[in-house]
Amino acid sequence: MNYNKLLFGGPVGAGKTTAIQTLSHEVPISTEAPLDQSMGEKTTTTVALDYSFLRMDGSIIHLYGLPGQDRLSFMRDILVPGALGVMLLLDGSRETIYDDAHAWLSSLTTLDANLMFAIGVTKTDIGGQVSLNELRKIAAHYAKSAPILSVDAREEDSIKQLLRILVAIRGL
Ligand SMILES: Nc1nc2c(ncn2[C@@H]2O[C@H](COP(=O)(O)OP(=O)(O)O)[C@@H](O)[C@H]2O)c(=O)[nH]1
Ligand SMILES: [Mg+2]
Repeated sequence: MNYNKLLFGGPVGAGKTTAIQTLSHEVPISTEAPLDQSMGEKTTTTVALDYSFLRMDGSIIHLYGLPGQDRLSFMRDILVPGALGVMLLLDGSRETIYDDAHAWLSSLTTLDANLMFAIGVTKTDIGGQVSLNELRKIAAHYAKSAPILSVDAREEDSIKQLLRILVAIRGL
């Protein structure tokens, strides 16, 4: 049986840990530590990885959340090989969203040029004017196909839709 490993990437606060909790069938393993400076309601950050799994279409999909901080980027080297693809979550309420997109796509495609992406823009409900078209242009620069949706990491249907798109393109 294939080992279906799916990664969640994106900056601190984009919703990676939340998305994995939302999708999980079991209580996820997480490695949270206090943030030096709290970001609104968010007071902790992932320092090694998140892990959980879900069953979809008779297969198990293992979910791994990458830490958002640059100083922990070595976890990407460890987790990218053999991954099905990456759910790249970008915080739509941050003005740095386009820089975040460049940074993450560049870093991950340097590790695996053929990596598949599904991009979820979170927090569009709390402000920010995100141009999905601009993001599409950035994504096209790095990846052959990277569908982009506006999602809410707290909502199972929303995050599952993004997951299904990636699985439909990539297969299990
Ligand atoms: N308003 C709003 N909050 C969201 C959305 N998605 C995630 N969140 C919240 O944003 C925070 C994200 O934190 P976390 O999942 O730890 O982010 P991580 O650093 O990427 O792992 C949590 O408090 C979520 O409840 C969204 O679409 N809208
Ligand atoms: Mg996290």
